[in-house]
Amino acid sequence: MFKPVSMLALALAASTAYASPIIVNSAADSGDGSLRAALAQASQANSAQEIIITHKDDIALASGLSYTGRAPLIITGHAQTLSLSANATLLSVTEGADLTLNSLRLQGPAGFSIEKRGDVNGQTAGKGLFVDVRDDQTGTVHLELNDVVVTGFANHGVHLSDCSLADDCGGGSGGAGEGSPASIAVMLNNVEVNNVGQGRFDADGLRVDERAAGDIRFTAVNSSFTYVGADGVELDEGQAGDVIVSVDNSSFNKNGAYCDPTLLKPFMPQVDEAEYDDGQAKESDVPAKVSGTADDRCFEREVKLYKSGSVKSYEFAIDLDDGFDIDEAGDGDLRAVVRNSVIRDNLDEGLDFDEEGSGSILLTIVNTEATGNTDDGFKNSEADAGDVRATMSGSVAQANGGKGAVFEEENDGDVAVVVLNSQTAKNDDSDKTGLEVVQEDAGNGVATVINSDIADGIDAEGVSVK
Ligand SMILES: [Ca+2]
Ligand SMILES: [Ca+2]
Ligand SMILES: [Ca+2]
Ligand SMILES: [Ca+2]
Repeated sequence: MFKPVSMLALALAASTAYASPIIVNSAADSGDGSLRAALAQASQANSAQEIIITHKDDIALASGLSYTGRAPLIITGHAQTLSLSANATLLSVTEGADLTLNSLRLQGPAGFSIEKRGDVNGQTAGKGLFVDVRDDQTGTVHLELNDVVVTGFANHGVHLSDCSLADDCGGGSGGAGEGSPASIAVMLNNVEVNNVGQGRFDADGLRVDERAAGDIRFTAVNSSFTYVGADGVELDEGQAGDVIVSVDNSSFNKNGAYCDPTLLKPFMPQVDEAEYDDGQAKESDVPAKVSGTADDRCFEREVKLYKSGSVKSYEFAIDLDDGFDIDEAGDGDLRAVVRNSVIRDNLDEGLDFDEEGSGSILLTIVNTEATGNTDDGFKNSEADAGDVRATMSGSVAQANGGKGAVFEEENDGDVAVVVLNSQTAKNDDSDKTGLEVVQEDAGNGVATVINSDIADGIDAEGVSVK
């Protein structure tokens, strides 16, 4: 069908063509001029839309909002609060559309904890923002948040899922599920995520699940992730594709305490780890799974067996989480630059970067501090084919319960670490573990330490220290 085309439309067509904005001039939950009505209109439009909230008041929502269109959407506010009183997801993007949010505060009901869970008694734990990538999606799904606050949700603050199992994808080497060929790109500028993920096990400040082909690109500037139940940020990339990270002037503090150790420690077995000789112990001798607690998923139980079937060792632990957690698996690299940032007082590692399958860790840490984390400050582990190539410059790892900075490389591949103008001290009770560099199996290992004070010592395995 032929339609006349205006000059304006032609001009806009040069980039993404946005129609004239949909104006929200009512703070009501629904009805004419409401944000809910604007989203319904945009969802029907089949073309890129911008919603501008001109009404200055906060918007109280009784139920979640959704955008069901596939075209890009921009929502621009004036720092209003969108508050959701129900334990539900505040904004769902159901068809993998590109989304930009400007100047808005997403407020959930808050008040969650392991003792006041958001995923029991028939509830589904709500998220602040959820982008669901379509199974057949290609290209790159973009999420851009500028001047946005996300707080008070039981589940993830922000979740992008290119994984068929939705909330059961898991993470790390245990990650499961299939995905689309698409990549996911997240850009955060002046974003604050705090007090989310406190109402469900393994709920993060920002979580990306990426499966099948495609990369994760994550950029955060002037942003913070604080008091999150699980990880401040977790990026899970499975199968083919890279994780590419750029973080500047951001903080990851006080995350990972959903499985409240004070509350749960009394439920741990009296002897929480043991080792046996072959033939000494059978599986029935190992303490059973912990049950009857506020959330039994918080207890990790690992049992290792000899070939004979007798127990070699067992270990129980309470599952606590990190400031910034990346798991890259399958083909592809983990490439990250973290600058001018703070990673403090997280309940497990500060920064926990794991790479497995073919591909390398290529990391630059500049002017960044990891202090007071319960386990290692900066932990980097690479396995299978590929190298660890890292530079730590002008950075500090201090008073962490584990090691200050760890760079470990297994199987084929080399490790090359340069530590420049950096300091470590008081990590792991001063047990010679300011800096640990490990090269296992085939390959070379070199750690070059320049103008740095590693007061608590260097532990090098298979690595020459210069
Ligand atoms: Ca994908
Ligand atoms: Ca990969
Ligand atoms: Ca590798
Ligand atoms: Ca090696």
